[in-house]
Amino acid sequence: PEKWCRGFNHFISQCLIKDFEKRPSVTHLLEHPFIKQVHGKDMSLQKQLAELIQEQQQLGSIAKTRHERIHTRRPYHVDRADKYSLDDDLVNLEVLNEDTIIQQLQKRYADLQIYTYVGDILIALNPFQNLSIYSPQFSRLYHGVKRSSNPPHIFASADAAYQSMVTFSKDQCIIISGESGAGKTESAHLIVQHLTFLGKANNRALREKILQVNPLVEAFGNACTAINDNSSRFGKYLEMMFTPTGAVMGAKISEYLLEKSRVVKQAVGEKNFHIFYYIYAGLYHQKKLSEYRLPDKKPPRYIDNETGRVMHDIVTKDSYGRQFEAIQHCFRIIGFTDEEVYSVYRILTGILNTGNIEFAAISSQHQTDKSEVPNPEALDNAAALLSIGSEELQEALTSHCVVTRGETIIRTNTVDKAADVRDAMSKALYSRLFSWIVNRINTLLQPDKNICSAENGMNVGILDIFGFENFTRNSFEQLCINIANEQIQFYFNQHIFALEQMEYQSEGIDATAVEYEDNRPLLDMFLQKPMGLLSLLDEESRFPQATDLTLVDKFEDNLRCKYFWRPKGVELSFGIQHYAGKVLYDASAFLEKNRDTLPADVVVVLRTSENKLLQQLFSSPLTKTGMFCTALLTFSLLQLPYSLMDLLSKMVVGQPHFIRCIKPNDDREALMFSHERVLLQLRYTGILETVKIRQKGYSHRILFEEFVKRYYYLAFKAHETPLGSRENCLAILEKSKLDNWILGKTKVFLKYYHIEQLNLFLREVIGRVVVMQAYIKGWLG
Ligand code: AOV
Ligand code: MG
Repeated sequence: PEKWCRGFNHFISQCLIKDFEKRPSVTHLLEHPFIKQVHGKDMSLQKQLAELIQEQQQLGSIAKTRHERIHTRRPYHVDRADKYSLDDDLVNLEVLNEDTIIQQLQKRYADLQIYTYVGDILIALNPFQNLSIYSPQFSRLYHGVKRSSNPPHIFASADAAYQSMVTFSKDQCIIISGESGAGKTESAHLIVQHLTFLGKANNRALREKILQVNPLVEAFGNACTAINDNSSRFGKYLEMMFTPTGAVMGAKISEYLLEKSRVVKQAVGEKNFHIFYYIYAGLYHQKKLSEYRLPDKKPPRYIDNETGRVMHDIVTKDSYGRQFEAIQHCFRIIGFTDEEVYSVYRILTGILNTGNIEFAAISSQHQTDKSEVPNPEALDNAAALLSIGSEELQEALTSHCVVTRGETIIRTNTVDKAADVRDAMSKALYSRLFSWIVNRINTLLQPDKNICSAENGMNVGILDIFGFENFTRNSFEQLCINIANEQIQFYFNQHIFALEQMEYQSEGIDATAVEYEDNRPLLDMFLQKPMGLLSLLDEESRFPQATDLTLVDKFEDNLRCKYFWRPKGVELSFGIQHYAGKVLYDASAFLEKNRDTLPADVVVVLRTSENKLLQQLFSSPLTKTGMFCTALLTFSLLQLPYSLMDLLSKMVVGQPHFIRCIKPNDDREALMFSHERVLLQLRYTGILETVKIRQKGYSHRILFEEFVKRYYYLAFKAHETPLGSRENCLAILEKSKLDNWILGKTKVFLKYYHIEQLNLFLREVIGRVVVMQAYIKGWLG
């Protein structure tokens, strides 16, 4: 009945719109027998309709001006309104090679057509300028219509995921990939925007909340890098949950691998996480710095790696200050209490103060490795904000307990060691605070059980991770990031090439194989146990005497393959031939970063905090105990070989949707199309091969049973329950008048465009059935 209701509503609105198109008069619509008989004098419905009509009129004019613009700029362009443009999909290219693909993309980019399809996959070129194609009017334009009715758009891809979810009651997943700065995060925002539009619930507050999630999480998890001013420093999987009728009912985020080392140190030209600048500037402008014990002349060391620049920005521009207000707004809208937000600010400013604690060596006759804090006011400030004892903090930073043969001995820390402990504490504070915020958001946005239980709901997940990076100096973080991207590429290959070709074979279908670059050998080199790069790194981290040099030696001795090399003359360096290009890594501090130890002494002190939130952050059992469980092992992303893929395949029950972001140039310039850079990205993402397989292949393979279950309406009566047999599939396919499909041994093989055709057909038929039912029940008189 739910499906029918859905179909019914949809059908009626389509009828009304069609009717309206024929006779565009409001009174005519209000005189419609359906409106009059069913809703009588219900003014609210009439009002809604009047609004709908107004929207339609606006839409018409938008579509028209857009069409005119395209038309005048490209006189050869066919009439968009009633004809499908072959340019929109690379699959339609008659001559298929790198040159024709790139020419097509370049031509489209010059026309500000940043989106192009490859079958069901969307290519998005970063426009590096604001385009006026994301307003609610555009959301309406792309709502539930045939894909070919409009130019390619990210909303069309979001719409396809939503429609599949609603039609088949199946979870969906949108996987966005591309190198750093290619536009993944922006795309993810646009998808959330469109899905929130589609999943219109009466609950306006919930919609508002969901729209604040990305800005809030990104204030804490994004930062300015040499490549991107708003670079994601963590991986994010945002699930939007919907009721069976498609109304949005909640959201959930999972975070992976926050680059916490950024809290304490940033490369030249880079910055700390945004939130630190926002809060410092916000407090500066509100004249509240002293309340949080922060100096007003010079920003704290953690955010001042280019002396003077930050202070100048804060004093001369107020953009950070405004961002701080925006973040306060996000916290409020999502539902954080004032007390919670206050605790978060105390922890953030506590971290900034911690960074200012310095250490100096005390030399005495007996002890040369002892350190003290020469600026005790910084220590007091940090301790005050973290609500812990200042002396206890000093002790935890400058000494540590060792248990030998049942006896506890206190050892002092050298200056370097003390500074490491201080930074380890700041990193732990920040990363746990980040996880807490994410968890809290999840609690605040979980579906209301009175509306729908989580089990009955469905979701669309959006994966947006940090893109492939290649800086002048690449460290441990870049390695983690690039391995994650390697995994996404593998997942894409699996879905687009490997699984498809395996199925042709097992189903006895003769389809020409498409060659593609398989990055599995490279992933094996990273993830295999016990001889993969990550295992070797973990093993070496367990030896107290090991150094970064012994680590690189170990890599060289064991990783004998073409993807790894060691440049001559640079001891601590090693190179990897990634799918997206060669990267030279600097192994300094690899071991320390991988060990990522937080001394128990620090945890003990932090647990005594009077700040309830802080206490809570450290009350859970430590995930990293001792040295044997190292950083990489604690990240769910890399926990098990290929775990990202496992994770994805668990999340994605239905068909995944891919969006490939491409960066047209490295200068972040609008309308600049670097042939060389785009070609490189097309090559390593395998676009040419993707076009080929979408031309030749069958991207949808559906079991006979499932196919009959989904589409039996098209050939059978509503009350019939036909068997999931080959014959019944054939009957449905013949009735639907599609061509180019194939029947295998157990599955129906369909082209990407068949699905849309079948779904539209299905909606029409369901609509008809529902109206029949309505007549029978007497609703329509
Ligand atoms: P990323 O997510 O792929 O990089 P972003 O989504 O942050 O890249 O995009 C980088 C910048 O490009 C944005 O800050 C915008 O200025 C611009 N941009 C991208 N897409 C659009 C769009 N559709 N319209 C207008 N401007 C856009 V990273 O997170 O670094 O891998 O880790
Ligand atoms: Mg990003």
